[in-house]
Formats: sequence, structure tokens, C-alpha cells
Amino acid sequence: MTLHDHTATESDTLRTDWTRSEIATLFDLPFLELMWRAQETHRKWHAAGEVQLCTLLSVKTGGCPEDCGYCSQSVHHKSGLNAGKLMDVADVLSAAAEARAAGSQRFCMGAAWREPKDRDMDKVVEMVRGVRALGLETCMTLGMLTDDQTRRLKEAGLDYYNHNIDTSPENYGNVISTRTFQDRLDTLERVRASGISVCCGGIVGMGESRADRVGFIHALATLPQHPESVPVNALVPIKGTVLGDRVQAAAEARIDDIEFVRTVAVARITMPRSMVRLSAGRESMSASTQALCFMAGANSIFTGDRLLTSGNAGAAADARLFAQLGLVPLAGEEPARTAKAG
Ligand code: SAM
Ligand code: DTB
Ligand code: SF4
Repeated sequence: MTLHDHTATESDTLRTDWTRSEIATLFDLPFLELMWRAQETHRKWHAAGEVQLCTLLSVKTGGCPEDCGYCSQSVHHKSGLNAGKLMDVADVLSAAAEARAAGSQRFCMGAAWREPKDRDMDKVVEMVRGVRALGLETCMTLGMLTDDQTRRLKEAGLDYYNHNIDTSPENYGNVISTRTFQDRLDTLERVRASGISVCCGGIVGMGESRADRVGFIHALATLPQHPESVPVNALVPIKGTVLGDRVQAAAEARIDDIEFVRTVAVARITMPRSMVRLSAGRESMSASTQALCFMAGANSIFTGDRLLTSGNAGAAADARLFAQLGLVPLAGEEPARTAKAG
């Protein structure tokens, strides 16, 4: 069977045995053909035009010992960011209430840690319980977890854990040296085994090659189970970070919009059931590029005017975009986890 005459069936739409060559072939398709394939897959599994709204909050900012080449929060970078303490639970809950009032479905809390300290877990667990009690889906991203920390998060009712593989296994060492790709897989396995849903994706536009983008999607789409959420971030080039400075200095390191859209489309086709999130980088994207990303199968965004440490498009810009494109916020539960008929 060629990729062209591929007809999706229940068993092969959820394949986890994608080969790199199949994924490279998808990336190589004529753009309109790729978009058609992505839309076809998208509409089989998701309601067209519905986009999930998520809000991010940095609950512990800066001072991180890891050396992720893109990150403003690493102590290895001179990004000018001051390190803060873990926020008070009450302040987190008031931000969550605001996010809910603004129409968000999911509240994602991020901490600039290599891993949580056990002494921080009581507060973290209270945050999960409190945000859940507000009726929001909860997501946390705290770095690597032990079995016991994972169990405590599950018991508190955490819905999602975000832990990105960021790039291809081959490129990982060029981006981060203080942990390995395998460390990431180990935490993902723990999260999966605990019954918490997995949010896992990465960053494009870091100067990586097409082959790295193929390897990145391949690594996600061949996990034992596809992540329920797949954030695709476009690098936010932050001054003082290794990768931000490099990409700013070298025009050829920047990714073009069409290649970004291709990455979203290939994520959609290979992981049909997942929510594909058009994540960081929207602030500097045109409405047309964002529209192409939605056509390519992105069905989730971060709304609000901040990500973790950088700016985001903002609620007013998002409302304009949704009106312009006729998009509606996804309401209630995520789509049923079975293919739609017809
Ligand atoms: N410290 C935790 C960790 O790294 O697992 C959680 C927070 S970390 C900031 C979450 C993710 O944000 C990273 O894995 C990366 O994919 C994304 N991210 C961070 N800085 C970014 C940037 N400048 N541009 C795009 N994405 C970024
Ligand atoms: C993800 O994949 N993207 C979000 C979330 N997970 C935690 C973070 C984006 C951060 C963008 C840069 C910043 O604001 O510091
Ligand atoms: Fe730390 Fe996460 Fe930033 Fe890496 S991405 S430096 S682990 S906060």
C-alpha cells in the first residue's frame, strides 16, 4: 500500500509502528496533498473548527540547573530573568479562576526544575486539587519525576503531565547536555504507567534539520501509546539563550512557516487521535500561518497574554482570530476516543 491510496481503518490510524521513511515521505508530499491528508485524518477524529483553549502559568520561575539551549529559565543563560520561589497556592488558584472565566478548559502549571524536591510536593499537590475543584483540567510540567512523586500527583487527580522530548534523539545532545533523551522516556513511562495522561511534544525552528523533525515526530508516534496532547512549539528566540541568539544571528537557521505547518500536519496524520497544540511562537505568527496550522490539524492553543516567561498573542487577538476563521472553543470533554463515523 502506498501512502497515496492509504485508507484509514481503526487499527492502522492508531499505528505506533511508523517508520522514519514513511514519515519522511509524508513531509515530502506536495503541500496541498499533505494538507488534504491532514484534514481528512483530522475530520475523522475531531470536530472541525473546534479548538481547545489552555492557559499556562509559571508557578516557579527561573534558576533552573538544566542547560536547555532554548530556555530563558536556565542558570546557564544570561536572559536577565530573576529566579522566583514556588508560588503560593492561593495565588495559583486565583490565576486559574481568571483563566476559567476567560474560557480556558485546561490550566497548565510549569516549574523551572530539573525535578521537584519532595518538600515542594505538598504545595504542588494542593495546587492540583484546587485547580481541579474549579472545574478545570489540570496539567503540570515539573521536570523528571520519581515513582512516588508520580503516584502523589495521580492521587491528587492530575489529568495531564507535560514532559517534552523536544527534538530527535540524535539532536538531543545539541540542545541539552544535563540530561538524556532516555531520562525523558523514563519519566514519560512512569507517567503513563500511573494512569496520568501524557502531554509530550517539542520545539521546531531551533536550527535543526528536516531529518531531525522527522526523527522528532517518529519518536512521538512510536511511543507505546501516542501522547494524548502533542504540543508543537515554534522556538521563541530569547536573547541570552544559546539557541535564541544563534537563530537570531543566522537567517538560514530560521524555519519557514510552510515547514512549520508541514510538521503540524505530519503530527496530525501520524497521531490522529491526539490533541495537537499550536503552542509557543504564535505571537510572531501571522493569522494566515495560524490558519494553515488549524487546517493542518492543530486543535489546541495556549491563550492569554503570557506563556511561561514570554509573551503570547493575548485574549483579544485570539478572539479576533477565532471570529475571522469561524473557530469555536472546544467545550467540555475532549472528543470521544473513537473514530467518528463517516
Ligand atoms: N522544567 C520543566 C521541563 O523542562 O520539563 C518544565 C518547564 S519547560 C519550560 C517546558 C517546555 O517548554 C520545554 O520542554 C520546551 O519544549 C518549551 N519551551 C521552553 N522554552 C521555550 C522557547 N524559548 N521556545 C519554545 N518552547 C520553549
Ligand atoms: C510546552 O510544550 N510549551 C509550553 C508548555 N509546554 C509548558 C511552554 C512554552 C514556553 C515558551 C517560552 C517561555 O514562555 O518561556
Ligand atoms: Fe529548566 Fe525546563 Fe527550562 Fe530546561 S526547559 S532549563 S528543565 S525550566
